[in-house]
Amino acid sequence: MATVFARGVVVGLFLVSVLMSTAQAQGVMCPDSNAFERCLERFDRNGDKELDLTELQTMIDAASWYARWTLGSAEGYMKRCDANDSQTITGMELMSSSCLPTCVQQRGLYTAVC
Ligand SMILES: [Ca+2]
Ligand SMILES: [Ca+2]
Repeated sequence: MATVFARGVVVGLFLVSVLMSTAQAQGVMCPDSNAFERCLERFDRNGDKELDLTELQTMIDAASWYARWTLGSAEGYMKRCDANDSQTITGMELMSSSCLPTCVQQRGLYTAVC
């Protein structure tokens, strides 16, 4: 009986440690903002450090078709993310809370196109 209890404790501790490491993993899920900016430069054809609609479309097109399905449209990004209404999107705007509010979303875009 005591061994069953001890096993229960061990399994319990194991589950807690798994849950904690999962939570830590979520903490590091956010892509590095410098890496993100460097990645976006690849799509910045005219070198103005911002992505216009055509450049955004190139970025979306770089993703696989199934990733594109979850990423949404270039127009959608422009509408949602162009905080200063400049018709272009900077790396900062792309990583803002109104554009990609969660690390999971940021990581999704990063892994899809970078
Ligand atoms: Ca540009
Ligand atoms: Ca802008």
